[in-house]
Amino acid sequence: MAYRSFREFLSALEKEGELKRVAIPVDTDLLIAEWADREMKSPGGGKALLFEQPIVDGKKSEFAVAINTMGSRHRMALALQVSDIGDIAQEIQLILKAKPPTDLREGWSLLKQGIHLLHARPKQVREAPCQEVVTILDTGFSMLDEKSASKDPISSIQHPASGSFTLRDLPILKCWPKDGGRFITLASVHTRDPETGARNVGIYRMQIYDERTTGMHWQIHKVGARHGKRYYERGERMPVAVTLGGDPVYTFAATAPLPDGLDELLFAGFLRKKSIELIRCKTIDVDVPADVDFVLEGYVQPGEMRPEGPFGDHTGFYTAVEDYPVFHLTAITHRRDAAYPTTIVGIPPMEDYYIGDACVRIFLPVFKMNFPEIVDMTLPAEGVFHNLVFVSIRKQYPYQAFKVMHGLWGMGQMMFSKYIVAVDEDCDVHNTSEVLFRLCANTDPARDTTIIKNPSDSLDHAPTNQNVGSHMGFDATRKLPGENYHRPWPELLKMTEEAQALVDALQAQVH
Ligand SMILES: Cc1cc2nc3c(=O)[nH]c(=O)nc-3n(C[C@H](O)[C@H](O)[C@H](O)COP(=O)(O)O)c2cc1C
Ligand SMILES: [Mn+2]
Repeated sequence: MAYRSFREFLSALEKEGELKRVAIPVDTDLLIAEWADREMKSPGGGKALLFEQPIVDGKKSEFAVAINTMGSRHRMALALQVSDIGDIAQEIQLILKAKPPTDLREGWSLLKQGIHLLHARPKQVREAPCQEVVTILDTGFSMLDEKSASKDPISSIQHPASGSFTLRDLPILKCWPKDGGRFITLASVHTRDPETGARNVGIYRMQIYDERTTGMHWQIHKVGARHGKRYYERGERMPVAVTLGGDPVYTFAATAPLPDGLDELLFAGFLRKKSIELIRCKTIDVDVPADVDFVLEGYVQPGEMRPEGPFGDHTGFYTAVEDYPVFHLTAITHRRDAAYPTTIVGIPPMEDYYIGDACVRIFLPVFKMNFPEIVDMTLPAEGVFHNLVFVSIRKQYPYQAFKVMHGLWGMGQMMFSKYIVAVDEDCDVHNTSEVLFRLCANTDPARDTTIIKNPSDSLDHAPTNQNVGSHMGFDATRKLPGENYHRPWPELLKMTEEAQALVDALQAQVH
């Protein structure tokens, strides 16, 4: 059964001994972040934390703060309601195998059809828990005269009555000392392509500028930014809905690097095995899942940019101030029993590692479909997603490791991978020390590396220029004839199974 609310998920975590309640008041200014950082860095990712009395500007917030709810393999599996993430990968593999696709594009569309067949299509409802409490701050995007609105956007906004519910009433964290302010970090941002109407949901952070204005940090390569560009070209205001909470599968789907055009809510419906109920927002023409905890309704005005940051980022460094679009709030709606979900990012390992790890495991069948030689793949925590990929392959012909690297560099957000290390199938990519052993032992740097040019992650501070850079591939597989190695490749040490079994038996007598 899919979770009917974020609270239900928190209860499930508690029942499993995976949630710690913090009943004492804790300040949202750095202190919740410091507490959560210690938890995330404890063995296996620690526990989820529910701060029941978050303090904002000296006052107790009406809403509890939930953090680190997906920050372990076990909690990630609980969030997606499977005993193991591998179960989902297997299901995807079955869909793909029903009629083997001939290429990647066909593979995705097959996956889409498969999801449709599983009745995952969202459906519309008229009443929703997420609208139990409604605060309208603006008469509404849809009621504005578009032409005059784009000429003079600000004056068309009506100011809310003083004392009404705003962003100030949410327990939004300041995460790191030199952050430019408070940031919403687990915001699912819902947008539409104005040309095709296709929906997209992505997690993009939002810096709080004032009680009704925030930054909108969709980076240049993300689908939200592409939708934005379409609206700017048309000179139209862009309706944007931001949701927090609900079934955790929504948040997970919003982080997943799905190809542009694959609807995150359809994918979420597939994951939870139940279609999602959608409700139309009160002031904008956007649908959101009915059971989320908070909905921030608003718009982005074409061309309006504002300095965003600094922010203590998932790279482990502060990202510098840069201009980003601005989100204007037109309404906030919420559940009565709402809790505020958040996370912090920083020096790894953090909660987001487990989210990314689940993505890689779920989509491994898609990678394998495109590259049948891939056996396993992982993005180690130290590489904060884009910096490091370990991939094991069943090598059959010379330079196959390089073919796989180039393929990965051409696949969606894998384009950002700064270092790719390819190893043989008998190397466990989840054991970093084993991969490093192979890397050091099996490579002649001049022969076994390649350096290419590709787009870089916007947050990577190392490249000379932002968004572009060089990436490096290491072929740490054993060399085949034709790979410019002219001696017999040596044999890796391995004990006989017989001796192993005998020593197992002997040791059992001693212990
Ligand atoms: C905790 C967290 C915070 C994130 N913050 C941002 C962000 O501020 N900007 C951004 O472009 N991507 C951010 N991401 C990554 C995107 O959510 C991710 O790339 C997603 O696949 C984008 O979806 P899209 O392809 O539909 O744009 C964040 C991911 C996580 C897990
Ligand atoms: Mn997307």
